[in-house]
Amino acid sequence: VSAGGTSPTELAPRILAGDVGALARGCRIVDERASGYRELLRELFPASGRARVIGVTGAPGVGKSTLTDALISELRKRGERVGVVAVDPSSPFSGGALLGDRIRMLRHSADSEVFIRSLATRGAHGGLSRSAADVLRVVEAWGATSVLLETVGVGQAELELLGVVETALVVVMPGSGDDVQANKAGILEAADVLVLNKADRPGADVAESELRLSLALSGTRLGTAPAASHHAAVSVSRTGGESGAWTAPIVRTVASRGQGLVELLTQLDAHRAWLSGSESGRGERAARVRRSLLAFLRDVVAEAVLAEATPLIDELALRVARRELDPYAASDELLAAMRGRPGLAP
Ligand SMILES: Nc1nc2c(ncn2[C@@H]2O[C@H](COP(=O)(O)OP(=O)(O)OP(=O)(O)O)[C@@H](O)[C@H]2O)c(=O)[nH]1
Ligand SMILES: [Mg+2]
Repeated sequence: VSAGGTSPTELAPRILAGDVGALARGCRIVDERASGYRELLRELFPASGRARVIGVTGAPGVGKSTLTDALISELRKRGERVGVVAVDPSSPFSGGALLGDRIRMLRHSADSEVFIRSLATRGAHGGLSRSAADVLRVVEAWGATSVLLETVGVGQAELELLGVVETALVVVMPGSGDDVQANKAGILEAADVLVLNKADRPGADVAESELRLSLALSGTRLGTAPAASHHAAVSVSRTGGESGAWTAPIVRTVASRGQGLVELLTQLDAHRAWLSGSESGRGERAARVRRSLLAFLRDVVAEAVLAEATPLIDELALRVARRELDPYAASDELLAAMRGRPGLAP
Protein backbone atom coordinates (compact mmCIF):
# COMPACT_ATOMS: atom_id res chain seq x y z
CA VAL A 1 0.00 0.00 0.00
CA SER A 2 1.44 3.32 -1.05
CA ALA A 3 1.79 6.50 0.96
CA GLY A 4 -1.60 7.84 -0.03
CA GLY A 5 -3.38 4.73 1.21
CA THR A 6 -4.17 3.66 -2.34
CA SER A 7 -3.22 0.14 -3.37
CA PRO A 8 -1.29 -0.30 -6.60
CA THR A 9 -4.34 -1.84 -8.24
CA GLU A 10 -6.50 1.12 -7.30
CA LEU A 11 -3.81 3.33 -8.73
CA ALA A 12 -3.97 1.86 -12.23
CA PRO A 13 -7.30 3.35 -13.35
CA ARG A 14 -6.26 6.74 -12.01
CA ILE A 15 -3.00 6.65 -13.92
CA LEU A 16 -4.89 5.57 -17.04
CA ALA A 17 -7.23 8.52 -16.51
CA GLY A 18 -4.25 10.89 -16.60
CA ASP A 19 -3.94 11.68 -12.88
CA VAL A 20 -0.44 13.13 -12.35
CA GLY A 21 -0.38 12.43 -8.60
CA ALA A 22 -1.23 8.79 -9.23
CA LEU A 23 1.45 8.70 -11.93
CA ALA A 24 4.10 9.98 -9.53
CA ARG A 25 3.12 7.36 -6.97
CA GLY A 26 3.01 4.64 -9.59
CA CYS A 27 6.51 5.54 -10.78
CA ARG A 28 7.82 5.37 -7.23
CA ILE A 29 6.22 1.98 -6.56
CA VAL A 30 7.63 0.55 -9.78
CA ASP A 31 11.05 2.14 -9.36
CA GLU A 32 11.38 0.82 -5.81
CA ARG A 33 9.76 -2.49 -6.75
CA ALA A 34 7.49 -1.96 -3.78
CA SER A 35 4.75 -4.48 -3.07
CA GLY A 36 2.17 -4.68 -5.80
CA TYR A 37 4.43 -3.28 -8.51
CA ARG A 38 3.99 -6.31 -10.72
CA GLU A 39 0.20 -6.12 -10.55
CA LEU A 40 0.35 -2.43 -11.35
CA LEU A 41 2.59 -3.03 -14.36
CA ARG A 42 0.35 -5.84 -15.55
CA GLU A 43 -2.70 -3.61 -15.48
CA LEU A 44 -0.93 -0.77 -17.23
CA PHE A 45 0.72 -2.93 -19.86
CA PRO A 46 -2.09 -2.93 -22.45
CA ALA A 47 -2.01 0.88 -22.46
CA SER A 48 1.73 1.05 -23.12
CA GLY A 49 3.63 0.70 -26.37
CA ARG A 50 1.84 3.51 -28.16
CA ALA A 51 4.05 6.44 -27.23
CA ARG A 52 7.15 7.41 -29.05
CA VAL A 53 10.04 6.65 -26.70
CA ILE A 54 13.17 8.61 -27.47
CA GLY A 55 16.49 7.90 -25.80
CA VAL A 56 18.81 10.89 -25.37
CA THR A 57 22.33 9.84 -24.50
CA GLY A 58 25.83 11.22 -24.71
CA ALA A 59 28.88 12.24 -22.69
CA PRO A 60 28.50 14.59 -19.71
CA GLY A 61 27.90 18.20 -20.64
CA VAL A 62 27.12 17.77 -24.35
CA GLY A 63 23.76 19.42 -23.79
CA LYS A 64 21.37 16.48 -23.35
CA SER A 65 19.20 18.25 -20.79
CA THR A 66 19.12 21.47 -22.77
CA LEU A 67 18.14 19.47 -25.82
CA THR A 68 15.53 17.51 -23.88
CA ASP A 69 14.12 20.77 -22.61
CA ALA A 70 13.97 22.19 -26.13
CA LEU A 71 12.35 18.98 -27.38
CA ILE A 72 9.68 19.24 -24.68
CA SER A 73 8.84 22.72 -25.97
CA GLU A 74 8.71 21.54 -29.58
CA LEU A 75 6.51 18.56 -28.72
CA ARG A 76 4.21 20.71 -26.60
CA LYS A 77 3.76 23.05 -29.57
CA ARG A 78 2.29 20.04 -31.37
CA GLY A 79 -0.06 19.47 -28.47
CA GLU A 80 1.69 16.34 -27.30
CA ARG A 81 1.73 15.07 -23.73
CA VAL A 82 5.36 14.59 -22.75
CA GLY A 83 7.12 12.42 -20.19
CA VAL A 84 10.79 12.72 -19.24
CA VAL A 85 12.72 10.05 -17.38
CA ALA A 86 16.27 11.02 -16.39
CA VAL A 87 18.80 8.36 -15.48
CA ASP A 88 22.39 8.64 -14.37
CA PRO A 89 23.76 5.13 -14.10
CA SER A 90 27.41 6.13 -14.13
CA SER A 91 27.74 8.39 -11.15
CA PRO A 92 26.49 8.23 -7.59
CA PHE A 93 27.42 11.90 -7.28
CA SER A 94 24.89 13.22 -9.72
CA GLY A 95 22.46 14.72 -7.25
CA GLY A 96 23.59 18.18 -8.24
CA ALA A 97 23.40 17.53 -11.95
CA LEU A 98 19.92 16.08 -11.69
CA LEU A 99 18.83 18.98 -9.55
CA GLY A 100 20.28 21.29 -12.20
CA ASP A 101 18.31 19.47 -14.88
CA ARG A 102 15.19 19.85 -12.81
CA ILE A 103 15.73 23.56 -12.41
CA ARG A 104 16.39 23.93 -16.10
CA MET A 105 13.17 22.15 -16.92
CA LEU A 106 11.28 24.00 -14.22
CA ARG A 107 9.61 26.20 -16.78
CA HIS A 108 7.70 23.08 -17.83
CA SER A 109 6.77 22.12 -14.30
CA ALA A 110 3.63 24.24 -14.25
CA ASP A 111 2.53 22.45 -17.40
CA SER A 112 0.20 19.59 -16.44
CA GLU A 113 0.93 17.92 -19.77
CA VAL A 114 4.62 17.47 -18.89
CA PHE A 115 5.86 14.91 -16.36
CA ILE A 116 9.52 14.79 -15.33
CA ARG A 117 11.01 12.06 -13.18
CA SER A 118 14.53 11.06 -12.14
CA LEU A 119 15.07 7.35 -11.83
CA ALA A 120 16.76 5.95 -8.73
CA THR A 121 20.10 4.47 -9.67
CA ARG A 122 20.25 0.70 -9.98
CA GLY A 123 23.32 0.59 -12.13
CA ALA A 124 25.50 -1.06 -9.53
CA HIS A 125 23.79 -4.43 -9.72
CA GLY A 126 22.43 -4.28 -13.23
CA GLY A 127 18.76 -4.17 -14.05
CA LEU A 128 18.87 -0.48 -14.81
CA SER A 129 17.31 -0.92 -18.22
CA ARG A 130 14.62 -3.04 -16.59
CA SER A 131 13.79 -0.26 -14.12
CA ALA A 132 13.80 2.27 -16.93
CA ALA A 133 11.53 0.10 -19.08
CA ASP A 134 9.12 -0.34 -16.16
CA VAL A 135 8.92 3.37 -15.37
CA LEU A 136 8.55 4.19 -19.07
CA ARG A 137 5.57 1.85 -19.19
CA VAL A 138 3.86 3.73 -16.35
CA VAL A 139 4.49 7.10 -18.00
CA GLU A 140 3.12 5.76 -21.28
CA ALA A 141 0.00 4.45 -19.56
CA TRP A 142 -0.59 7.95 -18.18
CA GLY A 143 -1.06 8.99 -21.78
CA ALA A 144 2.27 10.52 -22.73
CA THR A 145 2.51 10.59 -26.49
CA SER A 146 6.27 11.07 -26.33
CA VAL A 147 8.64 9.99 -23.59
CA LEU A 148 12.24 11.16 -23.43
CA LEU A 149 14.78 9.01 -21.60
CA GLU A 150 17.91 10.99 -20.75
CA THR A 151 21.00 9.01 -19.77
CA VAL A 152 24.51 10.27 -19.10
CA GLY A 153 27.51 8.50 -20.53
CA VAL A 154 28.69 6.43 -23.43
CA GLY A 155 29.29 3.03 -21.84
CA GLN A 156 27.68 -0.39 -21.63
CA ALA A 157 24.88 0.79 -19.34
CA GLU A 158 23.81 3.44 -21.86
CA LEU A 159 23.95 0.89 -24.64
CA GLU A 160 21.58 -1.31 -22.69
CA LEU A 161 19.28 1.60 -21.96
CA LEU A 162 19.10 2.44 -25.64
CA GLY A 163 17.66 -1.05 -26.10
CA VAL A 164 14.40 -0.03 -24.43
CA VAL A 165 13.71 3.00 -26.63
CA GLU A 166 12.15 3.34 -30.05
CA THR A 167 14.52 5.97 -31.35
CA ALA A 168 18.02 6.30 -29.97
CA LEU A 169 19.38 9.80 -30.14
CA VAL A 170 23.10 10.11 -29.50
CA VAL A 171 24.36 13.62 -28.74
CA VAL A 172 27.93 14.75 -29.38
CA MET A 173 29.56 18.18 -29.49
CA PRO A 174 32.48 19.69 -31.39
CA GLY A 175 35.99 19.38 -30.07
CA SER A 176 35.30 16.89 -27.32
CA GLY A 177 36.40 13.68 -28.99
CA ASP A 178 33.42 12.01 -27.41
CA ASP A 179 32.41 10.63 -30.76
CA VAL A 180 35.56 8.54 -30.54
CA GLN A 181 34.57 7.39 -27.06
CA ALA A 182 31.06 6.64 -28.18
CA ASN A 183 32.38 4.77 -31.17
CA LYS A 184 34.48 2.52 -28.98
CA ALA A 185 31.55 1.66 -26.79
CA GLY A 186 29.36 0.86 -29.77
CA ILE A 187 27.08 3.78 -29.00
CA LEU A 188 27.43 5.38 -32.43
CA GLU A 189 26.33 2.16 -34.06
CA ALA A 190 23.28 2.08 -31.82
CA ALA A 191 22.27 5.62 -32.78
CA ASP A 192 19.18 6.09 -34.92
CA VAL A 193 19.75 9.82 -35.07
CA LEU A 194 23.02 11.62 -34.32
CA VAL A 195 22.86 15.10 -32.89
CA LEU A 196 25.82 17.40 -33.24
CA ASN A 197 24.90 19.87 -30.55
CA LYS A 198 26.69 23.15 -29.77
CA ALA A 199 27.00 23.64 -33.51
CA ASP A 200 27.56 27.32 -32.70
CA ARG A 201 30.98 26.40 -31.39
CA PRO A 202 34.11 26.41 -33.54
CA GLY A 203 34.99 23.08 -35.10
CA ALA A 204 31.48 21.95 -35.98
CA ASP A 205 32.45 21.16 -39.58
CA VAL A 206 35.47 19.14 -38.50
CA ALA A 207 33.36 17.36 -35.91
CA GLU A 208 30.77 16.45 -38.50
CA SER A 209 33.28 14.99 -40.93
CA GLU A 210 34.90 13.05 -38.10
CA LEU A 211 31.50 11.75 -37.15
CA ARG A 212 30.84 10.65 -40.72
CA LEU A 213 34.19 8.92 -40.79
CA SER A 214 33.47 7.12 -37.52
CA LEU A 215 30.12 6.00 -38.86
CA ALA A 216 31.65 4.79 -42.09
CA LEU A 217 34.31 2.89 -40.17
CA SER A 218 31.80 1.28 -37.85
CA GLY A 219 29.69 0.43 -40.90
CA THR A 220 32.63 -1.29 -42.54
CA ARG A 221 33.40 -3.21 -39.40
CA LEU A 222 29.80 -4.22 -38.97
CA GLY A 223 29.52 -5.26 -42.57
CA THR A 224 30.76 -8.67 -41.51
CA ALA A 225 28.33 -8.98 -38.61
CA PRO A 226 25.66 -11.69 -38.76
CA ALA A 227 22.53 -10.63 -40.61
CA ALA A 228 20.34 -11.04 -37.55
CA SER A 229 22.31 -8.51 -35.55
CA HIS A 230 20.67 -5.28 -34.49
CA HIS A 231 22.88 -3.01 -36.52
CA ALA A 232 23.14 -5.06 -39.66
CA ALA A 233 20.46 -3.17 -41.56
CA VAL A 234 21.98 0.18 -40.75
CA SER A 235 25.49 -0.93 -41.54
CA VAL A 236 24.41 -2.46 -44.84
CA SER A 237 22.86 0.81 -45.80
CA ARG A 238 25.93 2.70 -44.65
CA THR A 239 28.11 0.59 -46.84
CA GLY A 240 25.83 1.44 -49.72
CA GLY A 241 23.75 -1.71 -50.10
CA GLU A 242 20.22 -2.77 -49.28
CA SER A 243 17.48 -0.26 -49.90
CA GLY A 244 14.82 0.35 -47.29
CA ALA A 245 17.33 0.27 -44.44
CA TRP A 246 17.64 3.17 -42.03
CA THR A 247 20.72 5.33 -42.17
CA ALA A 248 21.32 7.41 -39.06
CA PRO A 249 21.22 11.08 -40.09
CA ILE A 250 23.38 13.74 -38.45
CA VAL A 251 21.43 16.76 -37.24
CA ARG A 252 23.15 19.94 -36.10
CA THR A 253 21.55 21.77 -33.20
CA VAL A 254 22.15 24.71 -30.92
CA ALA A 255 19.94 23.44 -28.14
CA SER A 256 20.47 26.49 -25.93
CA ARG A 257 18.86 28.64 -28.65
CA GLY A 258 16.35 26.09 -29.83
CA GLN A 259 18.00 25.89 -33.24
CA GLY A 260 17.79 22.74 -35.33
CA LEU A 261 14.90 21.38 -33.31
CA VAL A 262 12.44 21.37 -36.19
CA GLU A 263 14.88 19.40 -38.31
CA LEU A 264 15.51 17.04 -35.39
CA LEU A 265 11.82 16.42 -34.95
CA THR A 266 11.49 15.81 -38.68
CA GLN A 267 14.15 13.11 -38.41
CA LEU A 268 12.48 11.60 -35.35
CA ASP A 269 9.21 11.48 -37.30
CA ALA A 270 11.00 9.91 -40.24
CA HIS A 271 12.48 7.23 -38.04
CA ARG A 272 9.10 6.48 -36.51
CA ALA A 273 7.52 6.31 -39.95
CA TRP A 274 10.26 3.96 -41.08
CA LEU A 275 9.74 1.69 -38.07
CA SER A 276 6.04 1.27 -38.69
CA GLY A 277 5.81 1.81 -42.42
CA SER A 278 8.53 -0.32 -43.93
CA GLU A 279 9.32 -3.99 -43.99
CA SER A 280 12.80 -3.52 -42.58
CA GLY A 281 11.50 -1.06 -40.01
CA ARG A 282 8.88 -3.47 -38.75
CA GLY A 283 11.53 -6.16 -38.66
CA GLU A 284 13.77 -3.90 -36.63
CA ARG A 285 10.96 -3.07 -34.23
CA ALA A 286 10.16 -6.74 -33.71
CA ALA A 287 13.85 -7.51 -33.23
CA ARG A 288 14.07 -4.81 -30.57
CA VAL A 289 11.08 -6.15 -28.67
CA ARG A 290 12.62 -9.60 -28.76
CA ARG A 291 16.00 -8.28 -27.69
CA SER A 292 14.66 -6.39 -24.72
CA LEU A 293 12.46 -9.35 -23.73
CA LEU A 294 15.57 -11.51 -23.88
CA ALA A 295 17.50 -9.09 -21.66
CA PHE A 296 14.57 -9.03 -19.25
CA LEU A 297 14.30 -12.82 -19.17
CA ARG A 298 18.02 -13.15 -18.58
CA ASP A 299 17.67 -10.81 -15.64
CA VAL A 300 14.62 -12.55 -14.19
CA VAL A 301 15.79 -16.11 -14.81
CA ALA A 302 19.21 -15.44 -13.33
CA GLU A 303 17.58 -13.86 -10.29
CA ALA A 304 15.23 -16.81 -9.81
CA VAL A 305 17.95 -19.40 -10.29
CA LEU A 306 20.31 -17.63 -7.93
CA ALA A 307 17.61 -17.30 -5.29
CA GLU A 308 16.63 -20.96 -5.50
CA ALA A 309 19.94 -22.62 -6.04
CA THR A 310 22.22 -20.78 -3.66
CA PRO A 311 23.28 -23.91 -1.69
CA LEU A 312 23.95 -25.83 -4.89
CA ILE A 313 25.89 -22.91 -6.36
CA ASP A 314 27.99 -22.69 -3.20
CA GLU A 315 28.78 -26.36 -3.49
CA LEU A 316 29.57 -26.09 -7.20
CA ALA A 317 31.86 -23.14 -6.53
CA LEU A 318 33.81 -25.18 -3.97
CA ARG A 319 34.24 -28.03 -6.40
CA VAL A 320 35.32 -25.68 -9.18
CA ALA A 321 37.84 -24.12 -6.78
CA ARG A 322 39.23 -27.58 -6.02
CA ARG A 323 39.41 -28.20 -9.76
CA GLU A 324 37.10 -31.17 -9.42
CA LEU A 325 34.62 -29.59 -11.76
CA ASP A 326 34.98 -27.23 -14.67
CA PRO A 327 32.48 -24.36 -15.08
CA TYR A 328 30.74 -26.06 -18.01
CA ALA A 329 30.15 -29.19 -15.97
CA ALA A 330 28.98 -26.96 -13.10
CA SER A 331 26.44 -25.31 -15.38
CA ASP A 332 25.26 -28.73 -16.57
CA GLU A 333 24.66 -29.76 -12.97
CA LEU A 334 22.81 -26.57 -12.21
CA LEU A 335 20.59 -26.94 -15.27
CA ALA A 336 19.90 -30.57 -14.47
CA ALA A 337 18.90 -29.60 -10.93
CA MET A 338 16.70 -26.82 -12.28
CA ARG A 339 14.89 -29.25 -14.55
CA GLY A 340 13.81 -31.05 -11.44
CA ARG A 341 16.02 -34.05 -12.10
CA PRO A 342 18.16 -35.51 -9.36
CA GLY A 343 21.17 -34.13 -11.22
CA LEU A 344 24.65 -35.48 -11.64
CA ALA A 345 25.84 -34.48 -8.21
CA PRO A 346 27.06 -37.27 -5.97
N1 LIG B 1 27.23 27.04 -26.82
C1 LIG B 1 26.28 26.16 -26.54
N2 LIG B 1 26.10 25.76 -25.28
C2 LIG B 1 25.15 24.84 -25.03
C3 LIG B 1 24.33 24.31 -26.05
N3 LIG B 1 23.49 23.41 -25.51
C4 LIG B 1 23.77 23.38 -24.20
N4 LIG B 1 24.76 24.25 -23.88
C5 LIG B 1 25.35 24.48 -22.58
O1 LIG B 1 26.14 23.37 -22.20
C6 LIG B 1 26.10 23.17 -20.79
C7 LIG B 1 25.70 21.75 -20.47
O2 LIG B 1 24.38 21.54 -20.91
P1 LIG B 1 23.47 20.40 -20.29
O3 LIG B 1 22.19 20.43 -21.04
O4 LIG B 1 23.41 20.49 -18.82
O5 LIG B 1 24.29 19.11 -20.69
P2 LIG B 1 24.02 17.60 -20.28
O6 LIG B 1 24.52 16.78 -21.40
O7 LIG B 1 22.61 17.41 -19.88
O8 LIG B 1 24.96 17.45 -19.02
P3 LIG B 1 24.95 16.27 -17.93
O9 LIG B 1 23.52 15.92 -17.62
O10 LIG B 1 25.68 16.83 -16.76
O11 LIG B 1 25.69 15.13 -18.56
C8 LIG B 1 25.12 24.19 -20.25
O12 LIG B 1 25.85 25.27 -19.76
C9 LIG B 1 24.32 24.60 -21.47
O13 LIG B 1 23.81 25.89 -21.39
C10 LIG B 1 24.55 24.77 -27.39
O14 LIG B 1 23.91 24.34 -28.35
N5 LIG B 1 25.53 25.69 -27.57
MG1 LIG C 1 21.74 16.50 -18.12
